[in-house]
Amino acid sequence: MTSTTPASATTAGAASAPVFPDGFLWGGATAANQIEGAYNEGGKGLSIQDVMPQGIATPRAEGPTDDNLKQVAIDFYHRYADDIALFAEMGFKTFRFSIAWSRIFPKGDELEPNEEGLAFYDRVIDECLKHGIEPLVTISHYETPLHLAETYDGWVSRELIGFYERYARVLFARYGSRVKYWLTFNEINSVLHAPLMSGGINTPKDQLTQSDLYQAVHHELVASALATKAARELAPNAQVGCMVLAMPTYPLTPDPDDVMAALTTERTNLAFGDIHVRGEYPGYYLRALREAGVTLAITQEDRALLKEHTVDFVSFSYYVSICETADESQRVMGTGNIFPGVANPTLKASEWGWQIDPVGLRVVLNQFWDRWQKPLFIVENGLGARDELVTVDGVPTVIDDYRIAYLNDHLAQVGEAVADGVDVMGYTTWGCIDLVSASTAQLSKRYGFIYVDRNDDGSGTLDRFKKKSFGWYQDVIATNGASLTR
Ligand code: BGP
Repeated sequence: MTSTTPASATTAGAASAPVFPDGFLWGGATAANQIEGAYNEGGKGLSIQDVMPQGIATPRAEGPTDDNLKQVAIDFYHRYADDIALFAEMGFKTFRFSIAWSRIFPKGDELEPNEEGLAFYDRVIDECLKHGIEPLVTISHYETPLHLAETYDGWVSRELIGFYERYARVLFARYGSRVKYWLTFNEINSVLHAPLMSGGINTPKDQLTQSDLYQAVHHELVASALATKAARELAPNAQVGCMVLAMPTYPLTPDPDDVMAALTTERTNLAFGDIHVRGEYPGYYLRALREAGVTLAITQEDRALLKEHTVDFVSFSYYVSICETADESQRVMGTGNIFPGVANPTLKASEWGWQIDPVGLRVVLNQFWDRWQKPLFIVENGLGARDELVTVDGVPTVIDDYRIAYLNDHLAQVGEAVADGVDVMGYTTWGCIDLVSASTAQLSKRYGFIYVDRNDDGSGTLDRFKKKSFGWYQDVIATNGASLTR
């Protein structure tokens, strides 16, 4: 079956395969702190991840601790060439990675960057380009330099804007001719829920006010606009996107109060796309701030920056949908990505309790496209699962049919959205190679097509093995999605 086969010509009962646009950016996604390791090599400073050995579940540690899997992670810092070669073998068109801010500015507030850190990403970028892979770079992915957290309380401080702008300018000047796609902040809306991880905010969450949190995310929004401005000047061929954590929110029942409650909850996330795309705070957001007693310090210059430097595209992560209800007695919470939501009684969940909803991806794509009319990029989606290494014909592998089914079903819905007329730029699966989980800091929560021999206790050889899904994704890419089933 080819991507152009009409439905009527297919085997009786089978639907035609989804059709993806030419040039669709197939690939995989990672973040520096979850793959690189080498936490104190190459002149790198400490980041907040170096004091988060357990992820977001427990308070930060005093300093680096040996039980932090991210100190070595999967050793991408030393193995990047082999890993990128494996991505190329799968046919990746793009590879999403983040730059560790503390490799470039070890403390975050220096005037001059660390050349050794810059040179490392030169090598990573060149290795991608050698294989015809477009780098997709996240400027800040949950790895604020620790010094900025401890000295300034992270993004609560307006001073972070200037430090981030300097950092972004260094990146555009150095890599702008080689890197076309840039994301300013990973899941910017998560600052409100995971202040240390997402906002580099050292003050414990229970001591922060709503004003602190909204002010911090305001600073990030202004910094994002300044980075977009800098990209236009220094890397005119670059495209800059925002990155939001998407969680479609369904009313738990058809009761109009539930519908309104769902809209209100969903808008707490939609606001960030609205601001990045339209360049101003929406009325519903301002109302929510007023009612929460939050007065933001917004300057005229901030407003002008937001308005003038809007994004080229919207990227997002998608793992779970949630429900909402106005009836407190029905608010049975389930697990979400970073923050929870009311559980959906119709859906099954992963081993980590994340409810699985492929149709939700089509919902989000249509909703975002209708709302913003900007190209959309799915830069995270995938199944975290426990994998069992087995030996087939003398070769270690994982028979991960569950992961193949998950990805197939989500991609089939992306195909539906494309058929709906949504402009989708690409799709990068989260954790294309096994990595350390952001929320739980486990290695046993595996997402990859490539198995990494490392365990939660730190044991393992770090050897890489192809899972069954490796060949499956290779086929999907080679056929531009025509091998998918629906
Ligand atoms: C997103 C983060 C990623 C990633 C992913 C999966 O929120 O942007 O960094 O880790 O979720 O989450 P987890 O690692 O908690 O399974």
